[in-house]
Amino acid sequence: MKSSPRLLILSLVLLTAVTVLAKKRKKDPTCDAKNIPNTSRVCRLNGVIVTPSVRGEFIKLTECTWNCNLGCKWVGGPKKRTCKGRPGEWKKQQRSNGQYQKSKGIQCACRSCTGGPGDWPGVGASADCTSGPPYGAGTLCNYPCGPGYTTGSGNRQRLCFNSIWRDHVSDLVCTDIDECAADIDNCAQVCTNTDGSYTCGCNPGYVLNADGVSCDDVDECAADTDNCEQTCTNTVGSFTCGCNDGYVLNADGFSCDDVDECLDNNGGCAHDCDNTVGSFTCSCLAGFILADDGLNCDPEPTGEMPTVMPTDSP
Ligand SMILES: [Ca+2]
Ligand SMILES: [Ca+2]
Ligand SMILES: [Ca+2]
Repeated sequence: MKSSPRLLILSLVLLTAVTVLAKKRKKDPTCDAKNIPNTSRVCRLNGVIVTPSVRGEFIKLTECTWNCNLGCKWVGGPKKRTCKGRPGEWKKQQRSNGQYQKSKGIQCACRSCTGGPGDWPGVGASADCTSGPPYGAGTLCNYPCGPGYTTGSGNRQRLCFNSIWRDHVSDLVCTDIDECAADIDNCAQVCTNTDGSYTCGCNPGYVLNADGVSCDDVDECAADTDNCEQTCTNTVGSFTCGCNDGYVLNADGFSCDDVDECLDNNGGCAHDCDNTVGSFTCSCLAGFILADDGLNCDPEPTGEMPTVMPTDSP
């Protein structure tokens, strides 16, 4: 009769264990953490965000919301559930009519993109992607702001969303580069900054060449855009005016005045000097005639025949 005490002891141990487990369950009812693929989860208890216990459980009345991961599409199932309190059991989302929604949980579609993200108009190809190729759902590819701009903040991206590339722009700030101030322009003379680029120009007296950057001198004389009264000489970047003989350039640099040659040494005339516009003439007193040089005066001939000098004859 030794088996009866053993059975009694075994029964007592089992009863104690069941009681302890039952008390524990009643004291600390939990739900499993319910990890659903391709989702993220936020759980709150009485409004405070909570995480699963070290045993991977939530306590009763914890309310969780599941969302599909970036790039995955929600295709069904409840996003929000409440821990009912029995292990492994979550109360399904209650509808407004009091009925509980029947579902296993949120379902997300996460198909990969077969092709690349493509070019962005005005910018070109993607700078880099978070992964790939191949490009899984949720892959993000970055595009810069484009030539002439720096990326201040935010993103210009394409997202692989369940096999389809979607534009994904968030608070993108592109700042114009001042190429003139940064001295990275290639203008020969004048640089003007513009939004997204810059333009070249030339100083007065030059004209921009077809290359859009270099400058050539304008020949104002040939183009007849000078305002010289008499003569014009082209110079690089400008031109100079001059005057014909007998004239002098005025202080304005353009107009010419007659030179009164008679004021300077009587114009070189032996007797009288008469100023004319652009020249002068000499004349002689009575009894004299103007010499061939136009300056000196010779006595008028007396009318006598010139003396013929005898020649030696043999
Ligand atoms: Ca610019
Ligand atoms: Ca010139
Ligand atoms: Ca004169």
